Amino acid sequence: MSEHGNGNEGRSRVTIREIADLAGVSIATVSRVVNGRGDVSDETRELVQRVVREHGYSVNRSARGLSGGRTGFVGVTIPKVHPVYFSSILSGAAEALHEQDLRLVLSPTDHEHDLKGDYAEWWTTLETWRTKYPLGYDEPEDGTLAPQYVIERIGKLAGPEAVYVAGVGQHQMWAAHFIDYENPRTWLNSGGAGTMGYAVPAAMGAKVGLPEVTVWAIDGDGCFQMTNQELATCAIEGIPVKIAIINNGNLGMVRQWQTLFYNKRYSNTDLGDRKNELDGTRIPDFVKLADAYGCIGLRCERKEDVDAIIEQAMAINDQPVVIDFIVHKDAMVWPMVAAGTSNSDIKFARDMAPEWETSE
Ligand SMILES: Cc1ncc(C[n+]2csc(CCOP(=O)(O)OP(=O)(O)O)c2C)c(N)n1
Ligand SMILES: [Mg+2]
Repeated sequence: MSEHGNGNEGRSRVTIREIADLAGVSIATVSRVVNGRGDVSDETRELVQRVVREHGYSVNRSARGLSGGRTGFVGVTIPKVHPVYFSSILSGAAEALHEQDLRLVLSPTDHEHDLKGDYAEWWTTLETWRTKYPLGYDEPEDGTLAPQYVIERIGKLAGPEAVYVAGVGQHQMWAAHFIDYENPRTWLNSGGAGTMGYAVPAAMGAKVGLPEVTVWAIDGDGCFQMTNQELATCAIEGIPVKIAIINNGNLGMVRQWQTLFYNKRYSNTDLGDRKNELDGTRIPDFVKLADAYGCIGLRCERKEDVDAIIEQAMAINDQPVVIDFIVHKDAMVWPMVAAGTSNSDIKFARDMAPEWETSE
């Protein structure tokens, strides 16, 4: 730490890296603590907070200007960080300062000056890729339902004000791709943590937190079977979530890998939850299951019925609804990156790699 002759005299200029070094933790941990996040042990939190308290943040010139020299106002020196993290670090810092009865003042011009890059060229590159490799999917040739279509229609009919939740697998990727999110905190999923079973309880939490908002869980037929017992809680406690099961009859994400990389040697990925050609059984039958749990159970198998059934579900606001969408069993998620390969080996369809050369 050093004293600076830039108007900050008398105060130490501490960056997040220095706080991290002093506390012997990573920058990410410091940012977690100042963000007030829960995933830090009490011991670490106290340690980081003590270092922050002891060393303080520096007064930055413009901030001091803005504060008009009033005491109790401090500026924050934050190293160049990606803009995505900036606001959360800032709000965390404000919170930490507030605890010490200090106020945060930041000059927006400093912020812009420091962090705004010239991305014009990068955007041109992105636009070229977007035009050349647009998001899309093929309609199944056998006339069965495209899972992407179902998800796209839910997104269109429920709109950007709804909250969407997903499980883990192909349906999760399609929900990320084919719903046009416009608002923050409207897309809940377990990301790379890959928590099958996440959708039902997460949707319940969202609905309890935002009772006026429509909450759709886009779930897989595999994932749904991990936590569907919570339908009982939904029915008993009156939590009217809407659950779209994207029923491809299998653990689709795993099956996709078995198709592409294991010569179609399907192992332990078939589920019996679609109509068995021999005896007509569905194990389980999700419509009956929903009914047994005191929820409304619906089924949709044809493209022409998709909108009507989504609207039917949208009109029911006093009971949980489960829709069993029977979709093509072999639809694949594209683009994808195979295990052990680099991101630049991405494929946008089977054996189809993008051309990376830029057209000069
Ligand atoms: C608890 C758990 N077990 C296993 C996995 C590995 N896994 C990732 S996706 C997936 C298949 C999910 O199947 P389904 O819910 O039907 O979704 P689909 O891919 O068919 O859309 C599995 C087994 C996981 N992520 N979590
Ligand atoms: Mg599935």
